Amino acid sequence: MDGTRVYIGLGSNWGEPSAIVLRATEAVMRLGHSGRRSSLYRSSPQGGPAQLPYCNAVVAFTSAWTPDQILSILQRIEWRFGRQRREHWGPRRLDLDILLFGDRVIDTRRLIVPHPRLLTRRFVLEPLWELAPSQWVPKAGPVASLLALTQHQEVWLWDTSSSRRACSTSNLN
Ligand code: A4P
Ligand code: MG
Repeated sequence: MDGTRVYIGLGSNWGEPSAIVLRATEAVMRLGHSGRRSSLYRSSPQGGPAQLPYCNAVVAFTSAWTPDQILSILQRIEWRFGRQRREHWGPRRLDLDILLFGDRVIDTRRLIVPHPRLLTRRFVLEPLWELAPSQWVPKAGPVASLLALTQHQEVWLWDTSSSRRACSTSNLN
């Protein structure tokens, strides 16, 4: 089956974040085939008001849908999970971002791909690297190099105690 490899970032910090991310993964994977999910990661909120820690993950699938179609379906999934847009970067039950759409560069009023904040966020780069260690980000470079620049940001595996930091990138440099 043909299609484009698509990477979606999932985030939640309201309700039961890990359960929401796992259920949303199933919904997101229905958009294509050959779906894979990264581990779940925990991190402090980056930006926005004081709020609870986030659960983040990345899902990859291969799809024949267009980027605009995928964005519309993701927004419907967000609403289905009770997403309300109250505050910029505020707490949310579910946030779904298109991180990468093959090697496409998209810059329209509705959609920017690669996701503009992907480049500087370890909570996105770590799960992306876990799924696709040799992936390139168009106009930016290898995920591994971008990730190496964010090592000062703390990210943990969701299921483990805070003493076991995610350290999968310690051999990147
Ligand atoms: N949009 C443009 N490009 C995209 C894209 N590539 N994927 C537009 C998805 N949407 C895209 O998004 C606002 C508009 O962005 C959409 O209508 C769409 O047309 P939104 O989801 O309504 O608003 P938002 O999520 O509050 O804003 P934004 O700017 O997307 O926030 P981010 O960048 O998603 O950041 N800290 C931790 N630790 N973990 C997190 O997950 N997330 C955020 C939100 C902040 N801090 C965090 C986390
Ligand atoms: Mg968003």
